[in-house]
Amino acid sequence: MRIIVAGGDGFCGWPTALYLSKQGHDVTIVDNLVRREYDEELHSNSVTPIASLEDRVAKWKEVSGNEIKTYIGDLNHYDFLREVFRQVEPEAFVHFAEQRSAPYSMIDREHAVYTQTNNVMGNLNVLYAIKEFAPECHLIKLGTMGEYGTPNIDIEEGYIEVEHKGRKDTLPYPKQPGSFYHLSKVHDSHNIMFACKIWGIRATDLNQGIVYGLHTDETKLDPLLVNRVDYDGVFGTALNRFINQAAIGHDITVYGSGGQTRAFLNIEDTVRCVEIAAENPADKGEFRVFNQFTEWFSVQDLAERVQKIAKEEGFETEVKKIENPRIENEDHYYNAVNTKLRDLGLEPHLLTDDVIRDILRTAVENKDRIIQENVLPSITWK
Ligand code: NAD
Ligand code: USQ
Repeated sequence: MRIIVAGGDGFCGWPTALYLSKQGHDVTIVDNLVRREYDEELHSNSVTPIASLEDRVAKWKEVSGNEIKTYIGDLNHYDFLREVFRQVEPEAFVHFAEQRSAPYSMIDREHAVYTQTNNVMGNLNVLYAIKEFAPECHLIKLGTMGEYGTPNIDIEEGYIEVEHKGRKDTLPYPKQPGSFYHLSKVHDSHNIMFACKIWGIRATDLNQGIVYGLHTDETKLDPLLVNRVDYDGVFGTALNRFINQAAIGHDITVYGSGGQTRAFLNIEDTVRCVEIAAENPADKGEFRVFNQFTEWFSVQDLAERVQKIAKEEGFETEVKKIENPRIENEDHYYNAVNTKLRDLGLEPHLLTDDVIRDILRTAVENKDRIIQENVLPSITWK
């Protein structure tokens, strides 16, 4: 299948591009490399030293024999996107290419506007490009579990059956996102649903939980193929961040009470979920939603697990509750459905002690790269 992986230079996109290429798909990466620019803006970095995209794909060709084509450009430049669609004629478009940090979107007005412009307009351009140049192409869009927020009822997969004043309907599940970033994903979902309805586009919204880990079988084949890992207070996400904190003997930073519960999955499952979606395309006009996670944990429980494994590995670290820089529920009900990907064949890689140990060892190997000043959170919601 001819597959475009937009955002293929990023944390989820790079291993997905390699995995799909290994499975025999004809993969093209589209990326404007802006994630590397955010690192410069924030004076931050990936824990692992990542090669340029050019060197990455050249090494992949050498080790696998497979070519991954690259187009460096912005989804918001429609002339560029049009040309990519004309040349590639994609059968599936995997869309990772958005600004994905909640704290980054909350820095100030400019970052909020940038996040929503980049994400919502970029996605709208992709919808138009599919309509105009590849109407059969299946859009596989990365959404987020955070679109739902933390309601006091079970979270369904995209839709909920409602009975109101004696009548019934199946409606989009209510959205209560917790940042301007998460809101951008909700806006995307609405635009995609509408485009499916009016133009007959086929789309799958993958409402992904927090991704942890970094290695996949493919990224391990050569040091030049290594994936990026974020640890800082802006782009670092809960579990990976805690493990990197432990590697340098920093306190593990639990925000507030730590009762916040979130859905998680291993990067090895991210790549497989995208493959499952590609192999089982949505019908024409269908807007399908899959909840893409395998387990959920409270932040406090994760912190304690990391502390325990770190101790076994000889690293003493404290779990420290610090003032929550975000405005969010810290003590809430959480029960989310995730059966659709499982029904289509996902076999989860669950969070074992060995998985934590493996990520920790990679963090320790690279710990001299961690910039201490970037570890504590610096952005507040207030
Ligand atoms: P990332 O920042 O590492 O990668 C995103 C990539 O997209 C980067 O390489 C960036 O340069 C590129 N990009 C951004 N805007 C672009 C644009 N306008 N045009 C072209 N390229 C652009 O992020 P990630 O962690 O790999 O996340 C990928 C997707 O998955 C995002 O949409 C994110 O919202 C979603 N997601 C991520 C997680 C997670 O835990 N990392 C969880 C749930 C959902
Ligand atoms: N948290 C801490 N301590 C930290 C960092 C985070 O307690 O040091 C808490 C946060 O307060 C929050 C939870 O951990 O309650 C998750 O925060 P996060 O930064 O790991 O994740 P989040 O901001 O939700 O965003 C990440 C990705 C985003 C993706 C989302 C999936 O950056 O792209 O959409 O996870 S989800 O959470 O399901 O919406």
